[in-house]
Amino acid sequence: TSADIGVTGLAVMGSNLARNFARNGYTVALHNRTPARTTALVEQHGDEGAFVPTTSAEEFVAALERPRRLMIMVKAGEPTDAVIREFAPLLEPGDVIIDGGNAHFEDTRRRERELRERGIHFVGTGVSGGEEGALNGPSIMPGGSVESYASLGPMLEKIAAKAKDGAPCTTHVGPDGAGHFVKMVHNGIEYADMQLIAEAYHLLREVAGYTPGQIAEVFRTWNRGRLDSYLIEITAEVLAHTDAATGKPFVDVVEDQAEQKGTGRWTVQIALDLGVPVSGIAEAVFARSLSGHAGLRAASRDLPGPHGAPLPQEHAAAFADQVEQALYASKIVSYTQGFHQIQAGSETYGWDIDLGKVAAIWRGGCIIRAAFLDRITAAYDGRPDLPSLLSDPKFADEIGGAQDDWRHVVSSAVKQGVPVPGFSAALAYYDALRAERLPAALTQAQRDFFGAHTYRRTDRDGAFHTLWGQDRSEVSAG
Ligand code: NBP
Repeated sequence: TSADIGVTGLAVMGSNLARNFARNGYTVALHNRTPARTTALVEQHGDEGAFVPTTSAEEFVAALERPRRLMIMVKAGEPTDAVIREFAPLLEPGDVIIDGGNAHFEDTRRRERELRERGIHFVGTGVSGGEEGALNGPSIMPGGSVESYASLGPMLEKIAAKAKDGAPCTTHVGPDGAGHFVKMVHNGIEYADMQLIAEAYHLLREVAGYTPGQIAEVFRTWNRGRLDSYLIEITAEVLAHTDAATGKPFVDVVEDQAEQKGTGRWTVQIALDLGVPVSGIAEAVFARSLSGHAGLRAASRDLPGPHGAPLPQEHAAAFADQVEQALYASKIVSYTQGFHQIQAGSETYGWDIDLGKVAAIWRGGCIIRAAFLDRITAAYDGRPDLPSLLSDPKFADEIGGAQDDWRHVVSSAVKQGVPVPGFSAALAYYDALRAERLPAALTQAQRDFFGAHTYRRTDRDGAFHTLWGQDRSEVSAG
């Protein structure tokens, strides 16, 4: 039998993707460095579809129908290069290697370039949805050549999640590293979404005085409205959960130090390189980092806080409504920033990414899936050259409608000493974009003063420098 596709790397993600392909009627060749994983998969799930287990690279490649489609699902980084080094010499021009691991898009660009020289298509693809998504339908973000998508796309469309309108949550994102870049920003937005939700929870607990159980109910209500999303849904589940061992709310027995695997950090690092202000995502990454500095936090615990009076109980429900407004407005800002980064990456690397389609393939399967994404697709469909999500009239209207409550929530948090880096960074971004004049004029003047960095004038073209150390006359600087 010749297999439609092969999967090498059969840990949880690779096994589940292989099963997903097989359940959709494809014949799947299997390979793993340690053959025991291959055997275990066939023993446990062999009846789900057509599998061709193999034990060597040669046997694996020989099992594949031509042009070959070979998917790598190993640990990202050097292991991926090792697997490419092992398999590429066995392939022929026209064959397709797919890397579904969480690769850095620069690695994907390098691998694509190297393999293209040998006539092999390399498709770096983002896969989101964790192990559950891999099995039942992830959101899939493939990069690579147009030809590779022609061969691979129909298979990916079959195994991908389907949005509510039935559309598969995958599309050809763009050439070389475009898919992994978009997956990276997806994860950055995921960090921001999680941080904003955490701040909402913190405020409801510390300012409104709600218990985790009551907050779970508030989140369930929100999940029936415009915040309808997977992350809000699971937040309610987590907050309603009681720890079996202690009888306490589960959230109270979890150590309050958030970890990360690095894709959020990459998003911010790349944003800095591209010069894109993703302050909401950055604050989310920093908030996790700060939480992990246990010693620093212990040493700071006695620093004085405010003497704000707690919210009277009769105002708690109204405050919860205001927090919903603040959360929604801040969410619009983090998506605005994330899409700005994708747009900037697309321009820098010549990817021509369709932003509306990116929003559309995030509607199902992935961690940030949300009703809200339909609105983003509609915004870009209406105007593909939209300079920013905030310039969409509907989002502008909504954020305008939310702003009074948003400001109230941020100022309440400040007065009560509850940290809301996500909410306040989002609000600062909004106010900075709105501003008629920014104090950047002063910054430029200072730069000219100490470093003769020159400035542009509002009333004339050209670059200028003031002779600060002499008579303060102005000279043209070309
Ligand atoms: P892991 O990231 O834990 O990787 C384990 C697999 O890599 C095993 O099959 C292992 O083979 C193989 N491997 C390693 Br490690 N080094 C190798 C080498 N030098 N040569 C050949 N194979 C090697 O697996 P995972 O959690 O299933 O994730 C797979 C990929 O999917 C990763 O890139 C991950 O970032 C990405 N991803 C994960 C998720 C998620 O929710 N877990 C979501 C989206 C994407 P062995 O069995 O012989 O040790």
